[in-house]
Amino acid sequence: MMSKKSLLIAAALLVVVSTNAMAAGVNVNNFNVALLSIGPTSYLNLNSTASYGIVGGTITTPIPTPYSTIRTYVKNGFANFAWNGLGGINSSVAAADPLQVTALALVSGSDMINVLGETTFHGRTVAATDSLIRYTYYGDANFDGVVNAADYAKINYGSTHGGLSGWVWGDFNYDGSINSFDYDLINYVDSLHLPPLGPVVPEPTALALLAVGAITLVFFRRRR
Ligand SMILES: [Ca+2]
Ligand SMILES: [Ca+2]
Repeated sequence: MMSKKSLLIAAALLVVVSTNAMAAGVNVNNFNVALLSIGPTSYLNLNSTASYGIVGGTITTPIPTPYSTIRTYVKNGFANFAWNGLGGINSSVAAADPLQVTALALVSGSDMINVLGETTFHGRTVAATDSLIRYTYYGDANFDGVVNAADYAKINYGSTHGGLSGWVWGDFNYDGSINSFDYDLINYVDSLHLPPLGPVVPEPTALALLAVGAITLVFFRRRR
């Protein structure tokens, strides 16, 4: 079992399966994989408040695991607000959150690009077919770690325009609908005036500096 680790294996396969009937899983701070497979009695647990996950990439053979599958995994992990479901992507910190106001948010790569206008996520160029996950508050439709008017704009639009779906349009409880249950969640979090959950999406200048730092880190690691 791993803990507090990063699974930065781009264009790689991550299979999480229990070898017997007992529930078993993997605990990581973040992951970046092309293919993800989680068995029905297993879980992949994102275990910190800075956690994120990336599934996808630009490889075509094999085709990266699709958003629809990752959505099923996140919904399984959500487990009606418990965040410890089997056959899914869990959050032990959301499960332990005393206020029960945090969650794993899932946004498709195409929504990240076309709805949120972001082309990178944690230093990685976003592909339209990606699935992007972060730990944040219920109600944080636009993925920036805070709940405010920008998120209300998304759910207001999503709930009044037919055919829209997903976290980015306000489905915060993964039930496939954007309705009063989701408004209850965003309204409750908004009423608490909670501090931002990092990392907030940085300004372009700051992002460039972060990118330089990341490259330097990789360079030093490779020299050791
Ligand atoms: Ca937000
Ligand atoms: Ca909903």
